[in-house]
Amino acid sequence: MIGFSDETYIDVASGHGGAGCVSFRREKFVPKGGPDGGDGGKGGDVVFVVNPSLRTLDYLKMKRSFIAENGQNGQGARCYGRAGRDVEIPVPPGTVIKDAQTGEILADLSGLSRYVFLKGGEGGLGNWHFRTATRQTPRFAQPGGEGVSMRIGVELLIIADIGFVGFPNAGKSSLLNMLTNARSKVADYPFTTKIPQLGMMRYGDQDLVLADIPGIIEGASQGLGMGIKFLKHISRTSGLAFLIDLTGDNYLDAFGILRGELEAFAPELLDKPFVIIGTKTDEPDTAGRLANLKAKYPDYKVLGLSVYIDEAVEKVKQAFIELVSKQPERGFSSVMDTDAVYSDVHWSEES
Ligand SMILES: Nc1nc2c(ncn2[C@@H]2O[C@H](COP(=O)(O)OP(=O)(O)OP(=O)(O)O)[C@@H](O)[C@H]2O)c(=O)[nH]1
Ligand SMILES: [Mg+2]
Repeated sequence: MIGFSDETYIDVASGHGGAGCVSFRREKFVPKGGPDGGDGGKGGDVVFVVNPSLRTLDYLKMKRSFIAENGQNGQGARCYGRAGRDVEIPVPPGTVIKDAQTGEILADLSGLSRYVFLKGGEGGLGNWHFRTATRQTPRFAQPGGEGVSMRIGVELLIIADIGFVGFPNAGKSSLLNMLTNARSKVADYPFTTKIPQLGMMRYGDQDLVLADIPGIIEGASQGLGMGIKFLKHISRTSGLAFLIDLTGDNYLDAFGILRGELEAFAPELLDKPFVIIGTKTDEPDTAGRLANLKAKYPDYKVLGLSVYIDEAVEKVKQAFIELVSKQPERGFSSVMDTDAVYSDVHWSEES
């Protein structure tokens, strides 16, 4: 199984500034030369560089620590110390930097190509700066500013437009495969999907990234089944699709249960626009059940779907486009964005 690394810790440090120099000019026949200590160089910064061709945080896991160079000390004859080199940390798009202890988000690199996370210390001033009319021999200079070192969490959130939520076996992966170029494993037993799958849906000139995540059961928030940690992969989607198997006994309770589990993970998930999709409408007795589901939720959009019926699939596509357009601040992902995100992910369950 190909694992995926989407969370890791690294140690980062910006460089200390170099100290200013204490020095006096020494020339033949000049008994008392004036101060000429140069300034220290600035310490290197810690810089995140977003690289769209990266797929994982594996490189960070391997390297672990990223330390910028210290600035060099100033020297006599007013020579500046060389600035310390920055350390650059290459990360995939969608990376978020967190406080390792509290989990607080320190920086979100979405939409950025370069981000200076920690500044290096300033170089200290040489004694040359401190000469005055009354103090002609300053025997001191400024020390360099301290760099900062810390341990941070780095997390890769895949930004999908629509997230699929449903009990195991509801037909999530089947729908993903039908709408996108993804080949998510489909089988008639629960928990077929063990890691999130993404696919890109093209609709006219629009591209949507769809996320299929493992099935959620009642109590998943307490760790039952596959748990709910995968919900973070849909935490930034524009909308959600709740897939409900109309052949299942609990089809009328499913929506409420799923919402409860989402709420336990992050109540904001309930604010997302959503559509309810009753699946497997090609199976017997599902027409009446779909009607019951619609009757239970008259205020929500409830669609019937069989992945074998083109018209139903088309309706679902349109519903997804509608969901995304309800979130104008995100809007449609540009082709470049989705290409980057998509090419970033080739998680697969295949061994
Ligand atoms: N008759 C019928 N069967 C379907 C339909 N969609 C999916 N199925 C079947 O339902 C079973 C489960 O489908 P999946 O797509 O694997 O379901 P899932 O929600 O991804 O399941 P997990 O990954 O286990 O959470 C498979 O046997 C599919 O062939 C449909 O529209 N009609
Ligand atoms: Mg699946």
